[in-house]
Amino acid sequence: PPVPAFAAVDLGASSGRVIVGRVLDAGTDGARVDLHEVTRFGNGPVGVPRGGPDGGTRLHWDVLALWRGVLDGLRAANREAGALAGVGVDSWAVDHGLLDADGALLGNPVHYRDARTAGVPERVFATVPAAELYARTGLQVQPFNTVFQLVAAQGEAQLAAARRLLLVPDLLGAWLTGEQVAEVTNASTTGLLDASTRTWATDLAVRLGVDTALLPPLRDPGRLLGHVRPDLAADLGHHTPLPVWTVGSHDTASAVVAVPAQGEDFAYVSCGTWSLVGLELPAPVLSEESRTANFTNEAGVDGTVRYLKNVMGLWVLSESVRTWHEAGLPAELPDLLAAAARVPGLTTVVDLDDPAFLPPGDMPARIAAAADATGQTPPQSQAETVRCILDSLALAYRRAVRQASALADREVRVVHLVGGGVRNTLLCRLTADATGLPVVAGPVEGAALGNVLVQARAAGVLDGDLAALRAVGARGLALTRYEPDPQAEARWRAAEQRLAGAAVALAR
Ligand code: ADP
Ligand code: LRH
Repeated sequence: PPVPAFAAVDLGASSGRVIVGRVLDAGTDGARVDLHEVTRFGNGPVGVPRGGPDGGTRLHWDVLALWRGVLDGLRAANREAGALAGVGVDSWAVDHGLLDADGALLGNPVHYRDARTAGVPERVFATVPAAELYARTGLQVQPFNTVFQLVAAQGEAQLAAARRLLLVPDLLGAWLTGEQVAEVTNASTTGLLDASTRTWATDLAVRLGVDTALLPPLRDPGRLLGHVRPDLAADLGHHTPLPVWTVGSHDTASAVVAVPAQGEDFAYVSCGTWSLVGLELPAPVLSEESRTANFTNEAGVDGTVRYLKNVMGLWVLSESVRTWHEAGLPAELPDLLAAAARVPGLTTVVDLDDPAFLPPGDMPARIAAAADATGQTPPQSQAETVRCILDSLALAYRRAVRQASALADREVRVVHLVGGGVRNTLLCRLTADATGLPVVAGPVEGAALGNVLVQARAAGVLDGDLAALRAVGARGLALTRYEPDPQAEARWRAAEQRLAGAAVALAR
């Protein structure tokens, strides 16, 4: 029989890709997944002028370019696979398209790094207190949570004309199949999903003036969404019904499925544009301590909870590289990382969770300003700047892993690092030293692997619980293990205290 092959459409904030996952030796103890990247296309914010001469600029996603990339990728994937057994779509969270009464998309989705939500969380908390919101939704406060974006858009013509909201993967799924749903893992990032019941918190929506008719019916991951419309399927070269399966459509949910862990005593760092650092839990942690630490309880596959913190991530590095390129400086990532490994570590550390690092812009200048403000010497070279970013990231991981472990009362013995950051061996090593735990690095394409595993189970090619899926996923991987240097702990503790002390001084 032919080897079942599934196409994972995985749209990250930096690039989109279509990856074919073939399930080899399915039904045996040796079942494993072979991933092959078919296409990759760039993704990122596009500034578009608004209104008159002083209308400002709004950051959007180029969703039609993504759609074209998806279709080209699926066509190539279908050719490569012989015939695909299914398609699943995941992407970054919170962002969405609005559809009019005819089901047509109203404009390009707004990018979560756009400034329109500045000050909106505070306005929302005046209507629904932050503590009440957290108790219901379990969601971290990020200015870009969908609910804040919707409140920011109140009064705008586009929202008034909108009859339906579809999160980005659901929008692409609807274009493929005609079915409009909200897949649950991504719905949990809207700020409008009840973390305990996993149903829409329509009462909260009403109090905040959000039209509940915008919210589509919810659908769990691992179900049939529908079949690709016959005209599209034919265009893709597929001439029998082609199922689209719901997966963990939040990329981080799919990445967590692919964490090659055994047992429960692991933390993960899903390390791409963002670093998502946390634990997998059976139930949400909705305590006041958890809220003030801004940990989030996002919905995972199979009813699990992704209890995690958003760390600003490799975005700060990629924006630095972009800034240097624009200034005409040589800035090739492998060269920069090699140079960063040669300069002394922990010289300067900054708090990358500062909202100053959220919008696109000159990151080296922002890092220098943050160093100055905390009484440290700003990095003097590109290599020192890169080292400062990586040290600061690893320090944030240390803090997040320890906080998560304490807040959830869960012992952690190993840190799994997945995503593009796996390729950054310096960051992997620093993470082991900073956390004082072994780091197991891989897979690079975690979200795509999790996407394929969930599709394969939905299609009946694989079976079992998350642990069983993880075992299948792990079998096909080459993982690298980094042991912590026991001598390093004192240096990381000192850096942590230095930064905490500087923060206190700054607050005064
Ligand atoms: P996303 O899914 O958010 O688009 P990825 O998981 O693809 O992000 O990770 C992208 C990041 O991975 C880049 O910003 C870069 O820092 C890192 N990366 C990619 N390739 C390499 C490489 N060869 N060496 C070091 N880091 C890399
Ligand atoms: C990572 C991610 C993250 C969200 C952010 C908007 O790609 O989905 O989990 O917080 O993008």
